[in-house]
Amino acid sequence: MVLCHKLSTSDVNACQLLDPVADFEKENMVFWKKKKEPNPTSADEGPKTPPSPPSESPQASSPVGWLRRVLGKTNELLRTDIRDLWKEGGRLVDDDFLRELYAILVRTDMGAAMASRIVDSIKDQYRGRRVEMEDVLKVVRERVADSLRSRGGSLKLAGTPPSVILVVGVNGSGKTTSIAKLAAKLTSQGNRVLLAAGDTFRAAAVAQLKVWAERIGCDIVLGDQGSDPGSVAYRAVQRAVDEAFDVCIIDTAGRLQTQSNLMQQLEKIKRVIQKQVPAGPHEVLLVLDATAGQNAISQAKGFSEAAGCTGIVLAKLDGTAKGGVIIPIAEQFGLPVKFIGVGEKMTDLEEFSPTDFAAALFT
Ligand SMILES: Nc1nc2c(ncn2[C@@H]2O[C@H](COP(=O)(O)OP(=O)(O)OP(=O)(O)O)[C@@H](O)[C@H]2O)c(=O)[nH]1
Ligand SMILES: [Mg+2]
Repeated sequence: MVLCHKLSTSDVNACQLLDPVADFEKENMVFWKKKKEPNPTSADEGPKTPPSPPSESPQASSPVGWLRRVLGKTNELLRTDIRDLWKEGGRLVDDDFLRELYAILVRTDMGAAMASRIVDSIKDQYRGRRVEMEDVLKVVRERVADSLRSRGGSLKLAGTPPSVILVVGVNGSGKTTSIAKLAAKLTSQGNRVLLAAGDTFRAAAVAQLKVWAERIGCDIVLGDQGSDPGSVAYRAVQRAVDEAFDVCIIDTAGRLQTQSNLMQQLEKIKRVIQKQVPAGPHEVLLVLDATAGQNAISQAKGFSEAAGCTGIVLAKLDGTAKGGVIIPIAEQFGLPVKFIGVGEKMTDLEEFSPTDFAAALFT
């Protein structure tokens, strides 16, 4: 069930949503490290240098046009390669053409299964006839959208608040930033959001989320460095229940899907949540770094098995040519892609639309 719990005016004021200066700052805020503010992570892991974010928001143009610019590099790769197939006008659909098409499709990271399905469709529809590039792209768009749509899904929130969302993933995939963006989105929709700084592995991680919480204007439960992340989750969920928060989002330390002790720690966090909210966590969101390409697939495999993930946030889709990787991830693990991260700003998180995505990628 998807819910938007409405706030009272006093709650809204408490979240500073009516402050135009704060709104402007939120709209234009880039990741806090870029603002030359104290950078707590730099002390223990060095600065992160992400690609430049797009300056446009989906509201500024049509969703497909905007997404096409975000996915520019992936789109470019495909267009350049596929255009080569049509050097001499319309092409006869024969074995050579189908082989070349398959090779080009596989290079977009969409996976061999999807590439084969598309090639089979083209063969069935057009074998022995001449096709134009647009005919082929139309089939590609349809097959990709069908596949992604069957695994689509919006964020699930509880019928009775609080909803608890656990966020997991490997180091640096974009968890904390995605949490901040999601908290900002949910807050702007009228939810009271509580963050839990469950990455107690590094003091800097707690500070990073705290800065975001201040900027969003939402509450946060902190944990001391080295403390049990389960205890932070426990305190946060308890507070969310006691103080009637709508959503509690729990950050976790980055980990590899192969570190079984750390994966067990996630299980413990889930049990701790369930002590107070038996139906929780309502979502276990796996944040994947789109720039990791095929590696993101093995991450999805390990995490979806070990952490019982319910959905994916594909971060850093801007500036990568590997955006097609979303297709095999959704296909192989049956995990719906719920959000895409398209930059470092607070507003750079979009609900995933399979149709828009397919249209933007293969136009
Ligand atoms: N361009 C771009 N950069 C992003 C996006 N999401 C996150 N980043 C950047 O990626 C870097 C890592 O993001 P974090 O949110 O700290 O990642 P994390 O998974 O919490 O990292 P750890 O806590 O160290 O495991 C930061 O520099 C972010 O600004 C995105 O959608 N686009
Ligand atoms: Mg983090």
